[in-house]
Amino acid sequence: MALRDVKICLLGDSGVGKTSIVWRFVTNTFRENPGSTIGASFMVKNLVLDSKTFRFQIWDTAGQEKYHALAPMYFRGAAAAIVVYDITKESSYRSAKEWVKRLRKHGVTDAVIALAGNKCDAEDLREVSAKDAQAYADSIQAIFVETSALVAVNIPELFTSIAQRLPPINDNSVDNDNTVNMTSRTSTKSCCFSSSGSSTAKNKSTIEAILKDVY
Ligand SMILES: Nc1nc2c(ncn2[C@@H]2O[C@H](COP(=O)(O)OP(=O)(O)OP(=O)(O)O)[C@@H](O)[C@H]2O)c(=O)[nH]1
Ligand SMILES: [Mg+2]
Repeated sequence: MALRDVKICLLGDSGVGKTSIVWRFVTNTFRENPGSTIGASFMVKNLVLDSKTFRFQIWDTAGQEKYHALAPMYFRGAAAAIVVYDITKESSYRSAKEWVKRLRKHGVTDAVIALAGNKCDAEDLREVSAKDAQAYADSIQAIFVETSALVAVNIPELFTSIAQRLPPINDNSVDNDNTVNMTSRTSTKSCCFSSSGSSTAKNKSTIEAILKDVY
């Protein structure tokens, strides 16, 4: 099956849920207290879409200010960046916009950008409207999705949307395992507990994650 390596990087304030999103995608689990990321961590996860396997090489960066200077090491050369904010924290949404500017400033202009408003399970505490975020995402030609790592909303859909936006390249043929199969007509679910939408994500047996802390 055709295999494509995709370097992807998650950016955003500390505590918005970057690590939780990655864990939900890779292992389909949620850890109540994953601990703040130090430097960055790396995971790999395959996703099958229309007979193509996308091997996501995921760099989960640390949101704490003291690590910001390291971020370009992880987003440089990335095919995609997921800029995450917390829908219950307006300040994290402002930071997300700063991350987009920083990407541009460092010459990341061709990468697919996805804006992810995480913690959409916490509707009562919402500070950022989906309408505003959607308008902003449209203005920068980014994908927009609200997610919940906690209750598993729109996580595979986020990565599928990115795979669908990647420019075509020549494929190599290899065998694959460690996959999640998605149809090409995947659509995102409305936040937060809706089961509507045409997503047909299927986790294939046990997912083996490759995880190694960089620091
Ligand atoms: N309610 C809710 N809480 C979440 C969600 N995702 C993550 N959290 C919680 O938010 C806190 C921070 O999550 P992390 O995944 O560590 O955040 P991070 O962005 O990786 O933070 P840094 O590593 O410091 O940059 C943890 O207590 C998580 O349990 C979510 O979807 N909903
Ligand atoms: Mg983290």
